[in-house]
Amino acid sequence: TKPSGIALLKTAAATFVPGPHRMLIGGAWRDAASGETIPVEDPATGEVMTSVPAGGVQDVDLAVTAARRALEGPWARMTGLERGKLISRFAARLEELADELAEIEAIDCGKPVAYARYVDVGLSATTYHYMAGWASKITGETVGVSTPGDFHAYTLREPVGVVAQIVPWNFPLVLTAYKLAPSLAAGCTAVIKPAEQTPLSTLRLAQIIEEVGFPPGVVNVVTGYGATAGAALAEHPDVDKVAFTGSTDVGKMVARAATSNLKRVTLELGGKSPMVVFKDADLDRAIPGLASAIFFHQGQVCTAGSRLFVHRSIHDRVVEGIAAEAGKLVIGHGLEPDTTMGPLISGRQLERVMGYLDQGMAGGAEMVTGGGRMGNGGHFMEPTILAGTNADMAVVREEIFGPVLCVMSYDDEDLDAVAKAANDSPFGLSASVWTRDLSTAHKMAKRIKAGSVWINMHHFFDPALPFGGFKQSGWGREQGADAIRTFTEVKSVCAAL
Ligand code: TXE
Repeated sequence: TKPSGIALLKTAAATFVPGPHRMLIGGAWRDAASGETIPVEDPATGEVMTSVPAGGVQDVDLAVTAARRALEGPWARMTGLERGKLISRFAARLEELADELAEIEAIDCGKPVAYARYVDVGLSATTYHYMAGWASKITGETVGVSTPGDFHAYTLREPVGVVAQIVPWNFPLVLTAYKLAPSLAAGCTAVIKPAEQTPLSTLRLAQIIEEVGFPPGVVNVVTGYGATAGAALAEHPDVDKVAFTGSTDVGKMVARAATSNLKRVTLELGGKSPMVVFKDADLDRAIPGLASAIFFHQGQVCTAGSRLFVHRSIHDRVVEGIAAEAGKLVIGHGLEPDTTMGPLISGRQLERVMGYLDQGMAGGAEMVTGGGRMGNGGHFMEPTILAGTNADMAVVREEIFGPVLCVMSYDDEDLDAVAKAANDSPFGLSASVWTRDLSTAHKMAKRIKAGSVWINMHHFFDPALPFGGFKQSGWGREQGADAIRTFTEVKSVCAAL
């Protein structure tokens, strides 16, 4: 018999996950207008756990209308402080429900439940708390104009309006928080479309939104496929902004669709983040950090440290060290307490990653460890290290989105040359630099073209720090004060006195 993931649920998730599930639109729980549904799989077992509505054009339209009505109605009449209090209440409720939310995220996405609780629920709640504080502090400025005469000029910051939020499957709670928290703080209303693979935690969030008392229509959730519900949101003439996280290809499609009414667009797309290790790095600290940079969530992280540049003199020690760390990972169902690495999200993703491994081997890469599929029904694979890779290989140029580290070595610690190699990518999302020399670290931080540069660590996320990419990793920034700016429009007001 196939193992059942649902049997491992210990919290109220055991009753929530099997459903039935409906979408929250304008304060009402609805099936898709078409009546169609999408099966939801446990990626660790391949078991279909439940289904959710397959929302389409009509459902998107209803949700956008509800969001518009809420934007102009009760939500507009609330002060920033009142919005902030609601957002704080929501954040506190997430913390109270952390165990349940972590189980939902663990079973739907294939994550170790302890990580889901700490990272996914923890960072989400922190983000809502942080943005709740902004809600009462969004102000314009008084401006001294350059034209001679008596004028009184100032700017206002107003909510951008109805925001479509399209979220991928790797971090549903977190990547929703990155969009929803600042949009609520700024006074916008939202239509969220979670990924078709991982809709469950967003539907649970919608229940909590209703419970804590957001006015109906402020937050709407439409579950559905990208090509239907996602595309309908990106094109919709009454959506003012689309905030998208996902693949670079779909991000470009969203940007094109958004030109229909020139809606505002922020995009957080793929990455191929370099990790540069200098000779003087503290390797005892670096090695576990490098390993988790690539293997955390099976490498299905936009900031995964997937290209390792290491000085030749320490190459073997570093590679052997990371391989030893890979060997310590306990691969299994995320709801088993000892698991430290789960499955890939789908059979399709596993095939994609395996295809890259074949290409890498055919191109002359050396498999140091891993490379195999694992398990019984779930989409598991071994953590994998490819050495002897180079910048011409697809495994180095393209985002694999799996637990595959590509290793390259260098001889000369000339910072310009090392940075040039690190920057040799169409992406520029994040990077890490590992050295004991502060001057080297900060010089590299300056030379690397990436939205986030980490020094002696990787994968550091904080709601106060802007997050997003250079080059084809996206447009705009989420988090921090920048997020508030991207969810507001500036209005200049000037009076002749
Ligand atoms: O992503 P998609 P997929 C990368 C990663 C991965 C690859 C493919 O390399 O292997 O993308 O994953 C919605 N209009 N990332 O195919 O399709 C879709 O329903 C509007 C990196 O799953 O980009 C989902 O909600 N929306 C990334 C969201 O877009 C559309 C995280 C993302 O799915 C749409 C995920 C359309 N035409 C994948 N088509 C990251 N930056 O972290 C799809 N969608």
